Amino acid sequence: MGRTGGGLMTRRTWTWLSALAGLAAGLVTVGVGSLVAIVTGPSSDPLNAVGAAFVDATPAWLKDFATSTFGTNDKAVLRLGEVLVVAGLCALAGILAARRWAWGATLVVVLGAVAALAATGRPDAGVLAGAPSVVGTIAGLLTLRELIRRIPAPDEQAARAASTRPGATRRGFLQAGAVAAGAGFVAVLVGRALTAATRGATTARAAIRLPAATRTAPPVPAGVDVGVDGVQPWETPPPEFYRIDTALVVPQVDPETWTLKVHGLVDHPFTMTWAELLASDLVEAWVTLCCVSNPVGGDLIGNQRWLGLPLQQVMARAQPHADADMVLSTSADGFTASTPLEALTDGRDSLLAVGMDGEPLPIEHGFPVRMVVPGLYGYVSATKWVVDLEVTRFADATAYWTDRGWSERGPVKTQSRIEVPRTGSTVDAGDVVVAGTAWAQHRGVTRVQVRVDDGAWNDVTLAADGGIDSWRQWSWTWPDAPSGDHRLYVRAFDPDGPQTGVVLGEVPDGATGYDDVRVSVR
Ligand SMILES: Nc1nc2c(c(=O)[nH]1)N[C@H]1C(S)=C(S)[C@@H](COP(=O)(O)O)O[C@H]1N2
Ligand SMILES: [Mo]
Repeated sequence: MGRTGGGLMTRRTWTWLSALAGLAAGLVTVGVGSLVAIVTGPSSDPLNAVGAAFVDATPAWLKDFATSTFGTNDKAVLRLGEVLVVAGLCALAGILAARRWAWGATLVVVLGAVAALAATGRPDAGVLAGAPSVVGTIAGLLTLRELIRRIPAPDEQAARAASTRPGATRRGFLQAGAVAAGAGFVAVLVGRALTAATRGATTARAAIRLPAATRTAPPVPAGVDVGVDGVQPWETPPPEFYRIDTALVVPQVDPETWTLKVHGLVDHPFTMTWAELLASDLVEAWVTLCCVSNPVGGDLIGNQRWLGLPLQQVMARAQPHADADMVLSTSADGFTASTPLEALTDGRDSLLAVGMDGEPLPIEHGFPVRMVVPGLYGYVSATKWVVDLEVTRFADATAYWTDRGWSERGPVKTQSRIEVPRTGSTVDAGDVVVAGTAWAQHRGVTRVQVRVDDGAWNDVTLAADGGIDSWRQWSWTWPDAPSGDHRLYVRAFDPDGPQTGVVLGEVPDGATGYDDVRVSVR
């Protein structure tokens, strides 16, 4: 009799307990990894590294499905999925380890190696990027070993396989397991909080005073807002500005060490520092930024006042060769965008932006420096946390989303949406106010029309014009709306004519079709 209480255990309970041992050891692994990542940086944290590698490896169709189904919650869903998969594998490692230590240990080492490889493969990986995964895995293995030995085994054979301690009790195991799991959990929280606090983009941002623009944006005319409740403000408040990127962990870029390398097919390659950028002639411009993944009627779009150095000047200094036709921009975290060179040199307000709404860029919107190009979707132009501009040719290089099936060129399509009344709402018969927003960046909205059911198109009233690079609000009074169920449609015009009513999805270069709302009039 080498043990006590063993006779009370069924094999089934034993299996469950070994799965718990695996979960507790997994928490220790992740917790220790997070603590080491305080030193080596957030992208080296095992969970972050695996999540980021997963984002990059996700097939385009699944990503499109995720953004269209979960919108900006796509990251939370991905996180949850990742945690569930990892937890399942940890439980499996525990079950295997109880049966034969070598099997369980092998699975743990494989998981650790995958995390270490993912971390060293990040574009911003330091030399020690693999350290959190390696140290975490060692701690996890030791924990698993100890916990498995504390589980009373159901029979002699199992006890031998797991080298069960003499005197192991279920209660003793559960206590040890709870301590390990609790310690691991606290380590995750502490590690993540300290990593965020010590990676000081927030601190650096708070200390910045942006210089005044040498050319301010023209004053916004009164009446750019139509003044109808329920229509999104013409100027999007930065906290409400949509956010789309592939970054699970927001890159923390210190402006003091930030540089922009401008190179490729140019006569004068150069590197610019933050101090040089701030000392140059910064200009201000209102630009409506829009995501190619915005569905018809969607809200992945916002309008803001940006402050930055015209990219035209950056290009004038570099002197692109005559055969260059594209600029490949790269972010600190490895995202890339391919922008037609012409859009950076034809005189439009394409900016190397440092400010949004009179403040340094919010960290999640690209602090300290991003690109903003009027008239192009974000995926081909709006690189956040930008660190590199390579002048090249479309024939010679591709970018993040173009590698995943999206079009090489991404001019924004002329679009419009109805914001009031909301679809599915009920309104009183009589005069009904209909209002919304239209956009045709860098061409300008010239006219908007609304149609009721199969009726004729009606010209609406356009709100004041804040410039061709900004969206434009509109309103229309539907006279004597008759009771019953109706559908309202909207379409915008740019100087080339009306937007198309042909219904197309977002892939590969932006959705088309008329936005519509269903209303019940009573
Ligand atoms: N570094 C980086 N920049 C990026 C992206 C990204 O994934 N990573 N996404 C682009 C896309 S698809 C869009 S629509 C815009 C969104 O900018 P916002 O998040 O500031 O609204 O950023 C662009 N710049
Ligand atoms: Mo986008």
